[in-house]
Amino acid sequence: MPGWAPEPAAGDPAVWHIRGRTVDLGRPVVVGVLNVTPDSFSDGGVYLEPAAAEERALSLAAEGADLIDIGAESTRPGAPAVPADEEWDRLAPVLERLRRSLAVPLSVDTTKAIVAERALELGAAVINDVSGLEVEPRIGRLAAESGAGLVLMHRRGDPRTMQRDVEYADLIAEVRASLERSIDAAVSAGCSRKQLVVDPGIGFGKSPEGSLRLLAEVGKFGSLDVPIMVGPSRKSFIGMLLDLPVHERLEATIGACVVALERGARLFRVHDVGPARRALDLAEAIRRAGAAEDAPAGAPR
Ligand code: HH2
Repeated sequence: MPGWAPEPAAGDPAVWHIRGRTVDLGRPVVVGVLNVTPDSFSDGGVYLEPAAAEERALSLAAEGADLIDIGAESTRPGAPAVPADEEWDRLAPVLERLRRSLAVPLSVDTTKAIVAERALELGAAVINDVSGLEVEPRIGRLAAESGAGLVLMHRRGDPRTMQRDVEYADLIAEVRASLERSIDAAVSAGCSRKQLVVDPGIGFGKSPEGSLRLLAEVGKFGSLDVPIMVGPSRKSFIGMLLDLPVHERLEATIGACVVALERGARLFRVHDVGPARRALDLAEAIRRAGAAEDAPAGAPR
């Protein structure tokens, strides 16, 4: 089977360690996106008010999210940089509310160590660093000290520059080598591999064809030996390929997630949690039915 595969049920259970809690990797992990920004590419301005953000988080949890990833700085191409204080002012009231009302663990999507540090103080269980520790390596130490989960994503450049150069001599090899450097940096900072997840960064310094290839060949990152996340949700490669506006990309997002699951991805960062949950659970059941059929006679089913 290509890609990262959960350990067999008889052995150590396949889990992602996130600060004293574990996320079961035995089934697809659905990560709900919540952006508390004025300018995110698909939900900018909608959840800027803390009450609206809280309501959205609770509904993502009710739809079956295993984790909710909150971002307070857009990473869309061309997005302006947000100062740390402003990013924190957007996040803090939402984290304060959710720590009381939400049972599902929270991830914070940031590249700033000071924001990660404060978010951990308010109970965040995961840091999602879209720079893979390139911008502020101190995030690695913060994850090590707190035991938080750490998502290491690949991107080239930053939101201002990332779509200027989307050509690679060997896309898969370059992304893989960069993710390996991020893993090494996290481990050198004291993280256990069981805290880590990698993400090839769909749309981050990638052409539409590049994003398709990363999804098609996501299994090639399996040898990094940490679970793989993908985030194709509503992204522009779908819009360009199918000529669809941002709010008509649901079915294509689901299709991309299902193919990526089949090829070895285990975690799926999506805006539309309920549909993704149902599609991925069914796809996983089909995958397992096939695996059971292929198993040698007498093997447990
Ligand atoms: N994509 C976005 C943001 N963070 N993190 C990971 N690990 N993987 C991704 O693919 C990823 C990410 C962009 O999506 P969104 O948060 O909806 O938009 P914006 O950055 O405009 O807020």
